[in-house]
Amino acid sequence: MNSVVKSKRWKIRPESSTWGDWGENDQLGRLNLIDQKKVLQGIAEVKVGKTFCLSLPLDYPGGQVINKVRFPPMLKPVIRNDAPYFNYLWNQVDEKHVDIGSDDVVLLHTQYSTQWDSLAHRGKLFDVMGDGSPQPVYYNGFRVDEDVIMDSETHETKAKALGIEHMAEHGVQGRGVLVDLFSEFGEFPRKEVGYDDLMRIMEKDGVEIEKGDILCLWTGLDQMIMRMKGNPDDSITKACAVLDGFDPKLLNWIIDSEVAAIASDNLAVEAVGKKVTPESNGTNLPIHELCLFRLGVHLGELWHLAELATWLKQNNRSRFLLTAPPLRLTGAVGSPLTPIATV
Ligand code: UVW
Repeated sequence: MNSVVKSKRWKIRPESSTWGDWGENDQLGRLNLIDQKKVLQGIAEVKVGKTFCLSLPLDYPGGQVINKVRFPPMLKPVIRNDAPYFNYLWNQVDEKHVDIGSDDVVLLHTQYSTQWDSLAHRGKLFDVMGDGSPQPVYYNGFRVDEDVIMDSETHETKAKALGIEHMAEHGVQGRGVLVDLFSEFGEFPRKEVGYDDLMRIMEKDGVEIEKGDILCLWTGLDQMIMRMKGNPDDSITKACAVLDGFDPKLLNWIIDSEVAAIASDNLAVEAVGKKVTPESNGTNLPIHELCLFRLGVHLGELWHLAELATWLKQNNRSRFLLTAPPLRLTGAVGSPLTPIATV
């Protein structure tokens, strides 16, 4: 346990965390590792100028099969002069007009489909002051209710610290490195991938990951989602590889590899619905705890990696330029995005 006092918000930082490494008010975490050199390394991977859209349609997967509380986007018209402004014929105002106008509003669950989790998405009760009284905190010791707030009456929310806009302001452009788990494990049965499996596949495929790279894990779940055309059945909740967050060697590798961020085409990068164990650090989502809370590694979920992965495999490559900013949506704890890979 590191007990160097570096911050007003904490005296003790969690083990293996990066808190304070980039300043006491840092809100970017390991995105700090994506610097100008890393952008140039990403650009150096552009050889043929082909681009891939790495987003699902934002109304996919469809329904609430994989998450009961997140809904597809709902589009409605804006109201103008007490009426919906949609397919509006302007000749109603002046017969000389030939214009037609439409304008919409969206109710958008920020984490329904292709998304980034911000560092305010998951925190933890942790004894940051070392006084035996655990506090509810997020990355770098930012506080529940002081820094990440919800109005008790209106339920309006705002991450005053760690909001997703910091990620957008960084730009999020660098070198992506794809690991193809689908070719190894297919759709069924679901495989929980630990350190040994990951290292074996990376070695077999000649994949090398360096400090500051964005790791993209392709599991094939995106293909199933696309095949189901917005009407998924329960099988997608049990399909395709997930990382085994209960493998301490895998967690150590995430720490030591210094990846800047991790994205996958599955629901949560790691398995969901597990039980807390004595070894799991008080959480049933150990990769979320390590990445979002301790290291400041943003997690991307439900990305659409299939076409990119297929092309990379055909061309014996694993690296590409990745451009993946979220929406600059002030105070949000997650965001949809349209990541673009260029090869
Ligand atoms: C889960 O749905 C468990 O993951 P996340 O909340 O990160 O989307």
